[in-house]
Amino acid sequence: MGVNRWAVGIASCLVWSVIGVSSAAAGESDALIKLLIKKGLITEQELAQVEGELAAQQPKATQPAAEAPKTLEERLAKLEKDVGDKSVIHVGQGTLKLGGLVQGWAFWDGNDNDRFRIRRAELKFAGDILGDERFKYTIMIDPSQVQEDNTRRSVLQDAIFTIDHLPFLPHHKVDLGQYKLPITEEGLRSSAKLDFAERSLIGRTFGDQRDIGAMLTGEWPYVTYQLGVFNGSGQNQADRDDQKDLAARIVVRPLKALELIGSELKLGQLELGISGYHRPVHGSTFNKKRLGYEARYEYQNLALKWEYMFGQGTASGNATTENTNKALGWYAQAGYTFAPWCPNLQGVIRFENWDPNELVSLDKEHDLTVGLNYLIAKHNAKVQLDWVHKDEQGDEIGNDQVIGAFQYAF
Ligand SMILES: [Ca+2]
Ligand SMILES: [Ca+2]
Ligand SMILES: [Ca+2]
Repeated sequence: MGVNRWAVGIASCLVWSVIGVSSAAAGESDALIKLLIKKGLITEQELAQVEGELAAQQPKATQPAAEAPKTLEERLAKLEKDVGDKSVIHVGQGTLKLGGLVQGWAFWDGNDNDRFRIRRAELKFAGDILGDERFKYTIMIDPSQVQEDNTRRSVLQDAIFTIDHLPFLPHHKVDLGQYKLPITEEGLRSSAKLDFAERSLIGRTFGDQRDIGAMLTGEWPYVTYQLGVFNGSGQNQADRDDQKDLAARIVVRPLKALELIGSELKLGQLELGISGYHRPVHGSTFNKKRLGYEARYEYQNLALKWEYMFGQGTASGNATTENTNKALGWYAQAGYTFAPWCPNLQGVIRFENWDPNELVSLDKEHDLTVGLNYLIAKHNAKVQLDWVHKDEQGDEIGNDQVIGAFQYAF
């Protein structure tokens, strides 16, 4: 019985650990619980006992009870949702879930002042509107970004109304407001879950950009697409014209499709995607284009990623001549988790190629970044150490960097 009690304890910990942790981590917990059941370390009765104890601690539901989950998958999904709900604060109207991210850097720069930086100090408020989970809101602010870049007009990052579970369009949602453009994998990836302290050159030049607009997202296990229409003037800016711009991304997961047809092959996870941005010529407004490709593969301890993007027309909306410069770049990276001997430690390496202007010679840059990540509590608490070697195509500048970063997310 000693073993079973221990296993039930582990199962409870796994269930509780879902709080505040990414869905990927939640998926791992599910898999571990299933493994415990499969290995006979915990029975379904004991799972029921943990569920019962949790249910006793849940506030009484104010809405009519939904149909009780039947299959193991449904029960685990409900358990995960109930645990997630425990971090929700019930406010006057609807719900509020508070989240945050703090990143601090010690930054050695070969060509600039060495310094300490508050890289991010994000506070996120999100929840259901009037307690109806079809309607959601998100507000995210970051006061440190204004300190870093005084051209920003406001601490506001995200301000989103989401209509989820669209009628007549299953698997779809609509986001209205200000949020990230659906461009590049790395740009869209949460700043808490980056493999390096800083995004790649294309990831931060073309990706990680916010604008105000409306976007439709469709999501299935094997494909996700986003299609949005945006002002085109950028974060915290009023639109300068009538013109609206389009941004889109589609990602397919071919190995998921194999799973769906019943294949037992364990081939890892593969994602292939395309993203782009289009502002057509209109009146006195000039072209703006982005087009990029991405590939990501994870198998056991190994993670590989590659992205390419080109962009044309980076001039402001009130430019009087068309900017025909083409900037383009790509990066390739590999990460390895040193499990089983040190599962919290990852080694990462990234090579980048960046040409800010195709029409200008000798202005390319090739960067090599080598890093170590120590995940104290996955991405919720981690330490990162990166060395960035910046190699200029023209005259070499001694501008290598060493970044020591710590982050806490809740
Ligand atoms: Ca516009
Ligand atoms: Ca060039
Ligand atoms: Ca250099």
